[in-house]
Amino acid sequence: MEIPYTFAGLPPLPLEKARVAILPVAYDGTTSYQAGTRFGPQEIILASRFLEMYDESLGFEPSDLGIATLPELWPDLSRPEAAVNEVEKYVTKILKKRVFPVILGGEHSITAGAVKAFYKIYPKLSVLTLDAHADLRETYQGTRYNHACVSRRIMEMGIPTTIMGVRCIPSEDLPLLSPPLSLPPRGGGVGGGAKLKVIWAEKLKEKKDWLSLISANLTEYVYLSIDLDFFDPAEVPAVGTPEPGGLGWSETNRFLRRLAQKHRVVGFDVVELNGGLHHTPSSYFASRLVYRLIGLCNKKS
Ligand SMILES: [Mn+2]
Repeated sequence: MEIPYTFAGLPPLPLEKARVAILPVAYDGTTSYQAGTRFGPQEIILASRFLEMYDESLGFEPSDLGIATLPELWPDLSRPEAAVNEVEKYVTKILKKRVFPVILGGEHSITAGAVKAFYKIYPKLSVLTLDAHADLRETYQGTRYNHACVSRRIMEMGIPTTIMGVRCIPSEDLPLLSPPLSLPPRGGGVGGGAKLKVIWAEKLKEKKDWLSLISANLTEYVYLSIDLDFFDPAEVPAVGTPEPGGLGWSETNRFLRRLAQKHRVVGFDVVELNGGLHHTPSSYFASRLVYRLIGLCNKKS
C-alpha cells in the first residue's frame, strides 16, 4: 500500500484539475510564546494521511472533490510584511484558477495576506475569525504584521470583521469594543467603514445559536480563519498561545455546519498548530477539522 505525502494521502493532483488546494505555510517569524507553528502544516498533513475518507457527519467523501496539495511555502523572513505579501501572491494564484484555497499555518499573521488576495476577487467579503485573542493591536514587537495585529490589519482593508471565542485581551484594546471600532478603508477599498464585532467565549457558552450572534456582521461571501486556540486546551493543547476556557469540537462543528448553509464560505485557514511539539491528538484534531470544512464549504457535485 502506498500513501503519498499529500493532504489525506491523496494521489498528487495538478492545481488545474483540483476543486480545492491546500497551501501549507511554514511560518512563525513573530510568534511570541512557544515557537514551532512553522511545523504546523507538516504535522496536519502527516496526521491527515490517517483520516477515514468517508465523513460520517457529511455523508460523503470530501476527497472525491479533488484536493491538490501544493508545495510547502517557506516565506521570506527578511521582514514580517514580506511574508504576508508572499502569502497574498500564492493565494491569488489559486483564486485565479478558480480553486478553493485552504491555507494551513503557521502563525496567524499569514491570514492578512490571504484576506488581501480574497478581497481583490470578492469586494463584498467579510471575515470571521475564531480565536481566543482579538489580535487588534496597532503594532506589536516592532511590526504591524505581528500575529497579535492580524484582525486590525484586516479591518483597515475596510472589511467587516467578526472575532468570536475571545477570552484574552489587552486593556488598551477595550475602548475599541464599545462603541465598536470602525475604520475607514485604506487605499480606496470599497467596503466602507469596516465594522467590528467581538463575541466573548463566555457568551458562546451561554448561547446555543452562535450564528444569530454574528450574522448581521457577515456578508454574502465569508472568509473563515480558525486559530486553533479558539478550542479549549484540553482538546487542542499544542498551539502557539494556549488559553483556558475554550470551546469544544462538537458545538463548533454544529456552528460551522450552519454557517456553511447560510453563507458562502469562499476559503479558510487553520492556523497556530504548534507542530514542533509533535502532539498527535492536536495534529489529528486539526486535520479532521480541515477535512470536515472542505466538505462543508464545497458541496458534493
Ligand atoms: Mn489566538
